Amino acid sequence: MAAAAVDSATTELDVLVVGAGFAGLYLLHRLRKDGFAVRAVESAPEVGGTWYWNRYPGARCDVESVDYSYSWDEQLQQEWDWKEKYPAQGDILAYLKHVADRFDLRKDIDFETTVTAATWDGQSCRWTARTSDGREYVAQFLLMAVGCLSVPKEIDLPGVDAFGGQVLRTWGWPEGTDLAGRRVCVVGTGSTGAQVIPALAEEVEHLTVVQRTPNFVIPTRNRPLREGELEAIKADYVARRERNRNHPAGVFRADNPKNAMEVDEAERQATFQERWEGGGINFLGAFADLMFDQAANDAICDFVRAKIDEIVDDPKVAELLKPNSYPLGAKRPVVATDYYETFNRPNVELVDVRQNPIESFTPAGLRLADGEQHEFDTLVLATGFDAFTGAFTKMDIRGRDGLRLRDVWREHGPRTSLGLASAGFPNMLMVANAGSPSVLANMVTAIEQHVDWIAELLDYMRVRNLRSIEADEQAQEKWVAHVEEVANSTLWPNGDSGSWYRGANVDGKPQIFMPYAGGVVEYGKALEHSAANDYEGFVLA
Ligand code: FAD
Ligand code: N01
Repeated sequence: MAAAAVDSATTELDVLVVGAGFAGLYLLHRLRKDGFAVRAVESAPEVGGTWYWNRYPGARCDVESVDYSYSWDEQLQQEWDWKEKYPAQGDILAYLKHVADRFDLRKDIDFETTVTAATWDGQSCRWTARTSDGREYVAQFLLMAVGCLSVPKEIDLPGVDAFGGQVLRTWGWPEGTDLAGRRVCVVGTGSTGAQVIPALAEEVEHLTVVQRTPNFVIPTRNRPLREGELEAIKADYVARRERNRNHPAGVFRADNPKNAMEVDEAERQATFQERWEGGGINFLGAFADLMFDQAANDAICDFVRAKIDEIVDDPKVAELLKPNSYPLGAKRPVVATDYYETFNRPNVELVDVRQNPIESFTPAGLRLADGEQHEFDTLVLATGFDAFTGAFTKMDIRGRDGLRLRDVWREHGPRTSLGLASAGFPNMLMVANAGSPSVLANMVTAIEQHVDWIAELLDYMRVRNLRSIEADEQAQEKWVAHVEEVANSTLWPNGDSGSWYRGANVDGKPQIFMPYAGGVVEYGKALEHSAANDYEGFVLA
């Protein structure tokens, strides 16, 4: 079915997809193939989502390239040649541009088009979405492929407007920025900070790193793919993808089945050392109980703290770089190259603002509470995201009886049935966001799992002439409680991590654990159970 233009400013569709990152592109492809009139809108002038917006120096993925890619087309996975073990931002963007061209997706995407509002009409069972450029899209389904980490957190630095130099955000980093010879200050030492800091340190004259909470940073150990390696992976690709789908993290990892506290100290240290040398997020697979047993977690934390002492020359700097207030893993694990080593460079200075907070920015830099001043020409903000809900609450979404999603979610947090739909907002489905494994898994696996389930649901509804689907309120309350309960059975919510997993990085945001910590396998069972029972957890009409 083709999209129909009602008048020049209104487009009638079966499905409107918001976003053209990994999720939006696959939705568009799959639903178009299934015969729906579908169109996507995207704020950016290009496809790619995360990988379009985050072009800062050092940006890279920490899932292996061969796994952080679509599995739904055998030809595609055979023809695309990844260069490195972990792909750089530019390589992922090139891949997604290739996907858009190869499957002719661009003709059905309106770029530089931002949905600002959407209203549900219960009579016609359709959404009307309005965009920043005054267009309207009327569609039965509104599919939110808006990303978990697509809206940067509001700047909350005291007196930042007083700063007279250049201010850059890592999100939306201007292409071609040259900071050679400049004095730069980076605020933020999360995953983004840990990537941009070593990259900038090589380029700039002087780098001031403002750290509030230190992170556990695991070495990436990236490398070019070896001769024959890619060919061997491609020969086994179908089975490899299946292994990925059958691991809770959405990517196969040779996890050690042993518990850390059941082996002796020598074996424990040797295992940590082996994983540390191997690099990457596999470090967390060193023992089975790392996210469940405080003593096990303490052991891995001690190991990393000892590594910091080993790597960092200045013992005072090493001390400041050591996290002490939360379990390793409670914040999203940070994987980066030469992070701790960077603090041995003569042009890099660490400023700890936990004990001595920023009092104010000044025209030439910043001043700390004790009067200490730091001067720089460029301020780089790696301060994170209004995660999960940010992209939703930015829009004025009005559901059944005029219910405003912004009001409900700002008060109670994102409440969903199975992370797919929220009561009061019929036919609005979310992809790989709050209430589903999303960021606790290889997100491409999580996205494919969601898109396939949604495509089957839409087909089921079409065949039976059903016009709407909505989260069942009771099922929703049960699911939200279950998500919280699963998180509480782990160490994820522990400590003073300020983690965006539970909204703690944004002032005033309700704190509930947002991603589903049960993993893609358990989650897949819940999805299957729902579909097999006429979409239990949802009301179809
Ligand atoms: P996104 O890629 O965020 O795309 C959403 C799109 O929706 C955006 O382009 C946005 O412009 C658009 N949009 C939002 N609101 C609107 C609106 N109102 N109107 C129009 N368009 C809108 N995940 C991993 O699994 N492994 C990693 O190593 C990893 N690294 C990451 C590194 C960075 C720097 C960041 C920020 C995230 C990383 N992630 C990683 C998470 C990453 O976001 C996902 O893996 C994945 O790219 C998400 O795809 P998506 O399509 O769901 O969302
Ligand atoms: O954001 P963050 P991010 N004053 O929220 C600091 C993915 N990702 O963009 O912890 C001073 O983690 C804040 O300090 P504190 C990944 O999922 C993946 O780095 O609040 N400091 C923190 O240090 C990741 O988790 C990759 O005390 C302030 C930092 O800013 C997610 O994106 C790469 C401050 C924000 O860290 C988000 O990562 C990049 C203030 N007012 C991103 N406000 C991979 O490699 C904030 N901070 C996989």
